[in-house]
Amino acid sequence: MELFWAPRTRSFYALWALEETGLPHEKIPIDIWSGQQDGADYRAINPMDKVPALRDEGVVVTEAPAICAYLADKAPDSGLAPPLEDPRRGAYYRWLFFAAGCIEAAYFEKMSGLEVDPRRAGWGSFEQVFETLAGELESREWIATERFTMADLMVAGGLKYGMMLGLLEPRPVFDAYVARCTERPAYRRAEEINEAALAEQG
Ligand SMILES: N[C@@H](CCC(=O)N[C@@H](CS)C(=O)NCC(=O)O)C(=O)O
Repeated sequence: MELFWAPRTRSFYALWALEETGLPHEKIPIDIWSGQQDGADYRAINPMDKVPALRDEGVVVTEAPAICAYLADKAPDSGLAPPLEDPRRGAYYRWLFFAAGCIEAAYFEKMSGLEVDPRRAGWGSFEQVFETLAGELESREWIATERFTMADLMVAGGLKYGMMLGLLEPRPVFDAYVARCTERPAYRRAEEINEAALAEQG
């Protein structure tokens, strides 16, 4: 299995997911600052010219939440996804896709200063997205089930990104949830890998 990645990018989700599963893999750095992602070799892997991408015996998966879901299913004993027939799979899918479809778009709305009609925008509005998440997390330790899953990895990773960029107002419920997720050893290992790659880049 190969991960095509660049440090301090959305590749971090995939890096963290690989550390959670412990699946053996090779990391292939893509220098997105020099435009390596635009070359024919990488474009054959991801015509979107974006990292991360995962290649597993010829199977290519792009899009961070899809990579997370794929990896969780590749490591069923990790408990990072409810089993296929488990009714909790519904909530798991719901929040995994919420991260991709709503959190990402809400940040774009905020960063671009867009005025959106919440009835037309698929994510509603920035406020709706984060009020919804805060409401869910008030009563639960983890977003989808009674344990950490890949949905938490994507949601907490998304919240952490918004906090780092100052897009989110401080909220104790988000702080506590993100702390719970990021104190996991797999998160710490992924962060070390990220930092080491950045240091190497100079
Ligand atoms: N929807 C993609 C987004 C990936 C993405 O935006 N990657 C950025 C880095 S954070 C990238 O590769 N940018 C290089 C480019 O667009 O040329 C995902 O979830 O994986």
